[in-house]
Amino acid sequence: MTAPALLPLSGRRIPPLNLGPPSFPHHRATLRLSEKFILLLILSAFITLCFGAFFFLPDSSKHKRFDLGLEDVLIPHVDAHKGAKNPGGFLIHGPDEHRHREEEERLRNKIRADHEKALEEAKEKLKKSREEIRAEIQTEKNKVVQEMKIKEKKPLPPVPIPNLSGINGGDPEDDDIRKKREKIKEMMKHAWDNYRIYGWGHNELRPIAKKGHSTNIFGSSQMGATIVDALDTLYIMGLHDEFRDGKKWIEDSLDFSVNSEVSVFEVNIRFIGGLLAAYYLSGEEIFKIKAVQLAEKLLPAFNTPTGIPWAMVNLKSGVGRNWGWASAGSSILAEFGTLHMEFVHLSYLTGDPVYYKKVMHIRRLLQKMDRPNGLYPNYLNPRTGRWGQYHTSVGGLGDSFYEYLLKAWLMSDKTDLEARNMYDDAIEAIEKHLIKKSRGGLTFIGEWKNGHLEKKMGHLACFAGGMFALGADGSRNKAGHYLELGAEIARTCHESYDRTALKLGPESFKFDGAVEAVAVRQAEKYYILRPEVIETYWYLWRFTHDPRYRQWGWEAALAIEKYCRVSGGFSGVKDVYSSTPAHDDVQQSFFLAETLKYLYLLFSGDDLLPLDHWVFNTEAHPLPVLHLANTTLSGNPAVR
Ligand code: DMJ
Repeated sequence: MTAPALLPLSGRRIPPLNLGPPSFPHHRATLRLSEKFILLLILSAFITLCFGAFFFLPDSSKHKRFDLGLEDVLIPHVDAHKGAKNPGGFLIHGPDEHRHREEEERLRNKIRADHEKALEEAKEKLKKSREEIRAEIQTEKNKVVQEMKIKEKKPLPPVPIPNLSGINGGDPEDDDIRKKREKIKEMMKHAWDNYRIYGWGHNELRPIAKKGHSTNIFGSSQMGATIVDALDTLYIMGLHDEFRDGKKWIEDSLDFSVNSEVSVFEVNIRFIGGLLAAYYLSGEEIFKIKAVQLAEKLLPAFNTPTGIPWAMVNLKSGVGRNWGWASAGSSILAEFGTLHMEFVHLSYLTGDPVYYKKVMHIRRLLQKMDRPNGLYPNYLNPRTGRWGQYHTSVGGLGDSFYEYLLKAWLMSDKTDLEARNMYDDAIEAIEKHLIKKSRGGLTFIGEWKNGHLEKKMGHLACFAGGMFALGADGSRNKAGHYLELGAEIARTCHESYDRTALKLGPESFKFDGAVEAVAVRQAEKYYILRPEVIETYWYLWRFTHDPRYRQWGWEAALAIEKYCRVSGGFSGVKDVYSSTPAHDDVQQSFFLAETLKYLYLLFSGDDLLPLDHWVFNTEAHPLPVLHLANTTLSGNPAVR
């Protein structure tokens, strides 16, 4: 047996020194002696080294300690009269001395600035609630996880190409219809050109003041909402120069790393929906890249105890919160329930299931909940997972949740039967409790508030005519019924336009005694260039080819041209019952995304964006049907 070799001192384990065989005591003693000697030698070398370091290390090594902010304690004292110390601690004179002083001064200033910054940050932190701080920490954690994931990511296999037929065309054979379509295109050009001149880069336009405009849904930044929202309309109208300008702005100036609190829903339907549609139509990668960048910024909104997202999120900090006006701190059904289409496409294009999982989680949670009378209330608390106030509507606060159940099914090539079932159940409950016929024979959709039906229908609810028609095929053996219901809603909404001075519909209208399809309160008489009624005309036109829908659509187009057009674009009006209405001076981005697009499609052939290949998101951005039956949600980049 050989004696164990001496291990180097750097070895983590000091071996027992008496491992030698007991039969060789002398050998053992020699071993102990030589080891002790070496240990002593190394120890003394180490002490010498430490002393050397202490005395001879240059002062600059001490400067590093300044970053701790302990300025007074650690800055070496400098006596200006006696000359400065050089890094080695010797006195220096002349230009070197001057340079050295400057250096010291620079360091001192830096320390001061660091100090103040740290103090400011600490003060800011103290102002925040525990939840905000927690959310910030969570966001930071997510960022790290996300970065790690990106590093780990291997190239993904390409996704199958969705069917992209019907991107161009739709030229009407009829001369009159072609002229009408040209007129709508001219209106689009007027809206775009003026935004281009007076509002470029701002979210929206003030067409009378001729300057940019924004609201809190877009946060405090200029994110060019009108550009993103208008892109696909420009594309299908063949306005290629305008489309190119928009693309260039998006490439050069659209930045999501901004300290700005935005609406998750609005950003999803207008920006992500708009960018995805522009990507599918044009094939330009930049739109997909921007859509994904933005979607990543929305993800922190889902960091709630239930996974139901906050209504708003700060794009920089990731801190989320809900609207102050929403019942008991609730999130809104039409907001968290209107993410599915875009999020499924994001997972499809990136191969990252995170988006898909988020929206499926929302669906699972909703499925488990009790529904009063089978109805979905508009408010859900994201902390407790409990419903807020029992208020159900197919107009504002509820609308697009139902729309997205139907469209999830359509977009999945009709394979997502779960979504279809949820839609059918919801619509049956709505028909039972909310849909009524007025004395004058108009079918309307009221609002359910704590067990009471309010006989009031919003302009927003008029989209449901198109939804019922779109969902007729595939319903529980009631296709004819739903097509008819869609047509009845279209008629009611047309009446709400026809009974005004301007032939434009009010924001909401009543069915009360003698009053039918008319706004009563002054605050409900405005028209802000909304699309829902024209949207319904278009769907009904596609399914029935009844010429009345083109006629009604044209009436609306003429009224918009006459009363909303101004030299700087198009503006909403404050009172549709007054023949000399005041303007609200806002050109909404959805006017370009939806109202003008639906009008253009109404006067186009059915081969432009056929409904068996395209599904329109709630902001009228067309997304292709995904044939997911044989596909897992992975794959990147999309192969065209
Ligand atoms: C649009 O932004 C969308 O259609 C949304 O779903 C609700 N309505 C506005 C326009 O009125």
